[in-house]
Amino acid sequence: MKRILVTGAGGQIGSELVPYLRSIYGESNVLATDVKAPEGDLAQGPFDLLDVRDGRRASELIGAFKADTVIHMAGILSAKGEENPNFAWDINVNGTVAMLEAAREHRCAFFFPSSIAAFGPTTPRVNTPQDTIQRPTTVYGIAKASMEMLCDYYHLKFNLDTRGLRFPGLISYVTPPGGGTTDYAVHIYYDAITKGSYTSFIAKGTYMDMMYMPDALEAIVQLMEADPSKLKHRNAFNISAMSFDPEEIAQSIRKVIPDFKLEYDVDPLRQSIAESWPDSLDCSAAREEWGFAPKYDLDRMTVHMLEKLKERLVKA
Ligand code: VAH
Repeated sequence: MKRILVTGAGGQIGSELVPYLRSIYGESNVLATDVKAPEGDLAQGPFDLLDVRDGRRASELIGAFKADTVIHMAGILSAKGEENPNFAWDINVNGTVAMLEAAREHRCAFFFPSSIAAFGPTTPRVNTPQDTIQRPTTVYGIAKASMEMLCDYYHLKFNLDTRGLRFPGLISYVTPPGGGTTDYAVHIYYDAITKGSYTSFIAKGTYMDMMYMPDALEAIVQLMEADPSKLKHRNAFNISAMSFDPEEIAQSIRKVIPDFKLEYDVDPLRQSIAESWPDSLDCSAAREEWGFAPKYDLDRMTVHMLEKLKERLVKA
């Protein structure tokens, strides 16, 4: 990768990915795009407005910036998608098709963020294989599974260098997520600092794959820089760093905040989505084909998250 266009730059991943990429490739070599004007760090470097459904505009921006890589992060998350399936399909599918076409026109490498949501209730739940049945039951997951196949098609048919990751729930302290099912694992840290307690919308005993954001950012660059001759898979690799339920993340928080209290007020929609996803992924393909090796486990993430949030949320 030398010159990178990022879509959805203001989102939960994009807002940390852009500064991370700029620290590696140089600020002027990373063009951030989103549907609304940038805030904070994003405003420091190159930025342009882009609705990912506008393929002509995307092609213009790629050409003018001389991008050799498109990292396509724009999308509507799972729970929000169920509230407005047609809009979620429009952004997550038509937006990805438009960006893929623009990347093909300019022979750019293309990164697609898939998700554990690309699996469904008939997928083996524990140690979910890299290659297995995918019958997702959310519009978000159906879009992710479809776009995984379309990205593979663009590689097979047009020899486009498409690569993707099936992200687990991602946890970060920079930009709160919006509309995801795994968001409880972010909000719990904010409430642990501000309230000393949290009411979970996901039930006790509901396991989902998770990962700390620094490991996700490193995985994107590692995959995109990997030797293509070593890739037996492309779209998209299972990756995960940990699998836990609300009780286990609460226990980890109590190692730092002993009196932390966890209660439950289960949201039927997000609980049903969580129950349709695997409990834990088999990440051996990612390890063998491009050296995936996350650095954060639950307790290390908890200590870092609480430290960073305390700095930001607790007035001195
Ligand atoms: C969501 N955070 O909850 C996203 C992600 C695996 C979950 O795709 O929708």
